[in-house]
Amino acid sequence: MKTIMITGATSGFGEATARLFASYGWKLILTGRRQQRLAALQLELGGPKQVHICCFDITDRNAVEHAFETLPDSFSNIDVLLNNAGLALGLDPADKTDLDDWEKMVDTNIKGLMYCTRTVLPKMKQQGSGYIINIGSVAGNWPYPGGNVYCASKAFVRQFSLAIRADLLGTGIRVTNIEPGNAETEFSMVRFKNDEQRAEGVYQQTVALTAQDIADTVFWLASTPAHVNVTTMEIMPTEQATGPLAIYRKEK
Ligand code: NDP
Ligand code: 8X3
Repeated sequence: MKTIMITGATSGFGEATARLFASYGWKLILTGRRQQRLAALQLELGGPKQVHICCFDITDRNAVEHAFETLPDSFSNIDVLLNNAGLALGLDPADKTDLDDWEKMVDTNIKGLMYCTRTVLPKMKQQGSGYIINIGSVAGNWPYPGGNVYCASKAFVRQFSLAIRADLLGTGIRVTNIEPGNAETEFSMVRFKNDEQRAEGVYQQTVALTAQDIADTVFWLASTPAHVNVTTMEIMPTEQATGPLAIYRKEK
């Protein structure tokens, strides 16, 4: 029976992925800061034999290391690590943002992902197999106004994915960066700090991706044969595309 570790499993992509993999009999290691949601998922998806939960803040390096060190024996072989926990905070121009928000995005999207990856890799190398699936974003490829540090953090995820793949050549360990576009989850409520109207506006009068779309993608990737490595996958809703480059023109 295979095991997937999903960071940020308490909502959105992570939660949908947990449900899908559970339905195919995978064992799950689920992480996040919201203990009640983790406990409810554990109960729903098969109990402690099938689902191990770890409640910690991914920005806390010691907590990440402790979570890996204290995995029960039956969960210690991780076949897939889904580095999914992440967030955007705010959409203000760079001169007006809250520096604390910038730091939190760096700590979560970059450093948290680094901690989990670095901690799991020696074990995967020992196993001679393993799969790191990172959740980047279209924001890492296509900068937009107000995206500033969020875009930069996802560009890090893309480049980090490509670079560690180079390090891991010959180890049997695979790495993929999934780069989703607009998807309806709690992402916008977090970005706009519980401003419901603003968050809902992101998904109005358009058809966004769903968390299930991303879960299906992760499951497909995990089902590809061991000799295949999908390097990057950018996935947008049909009703999203890139725009033209902006040109500023002075008024006459
Ligand atoms: P959600 O807000 O629904 O889920 C985010 C998850 O990340 C939650 O489970 C949350 O758990 C966890 N998380 C956030 N901060 C921390 C932290 N400090 N420590 C531990 N866990 C944390 O959003 P999505 O499902 O949409 O987001 C998942 C990933 O997808 C993110 O990396 C996001 O940047 C990316 N993404 C999202 C897109 C979208 O449009 N929705 C598009 C492209 C990429 P908890 O709060 O319990 O700690
Ligand atoms: C989330 C998608 O376009 O809001 O990564 O940055 S976007």
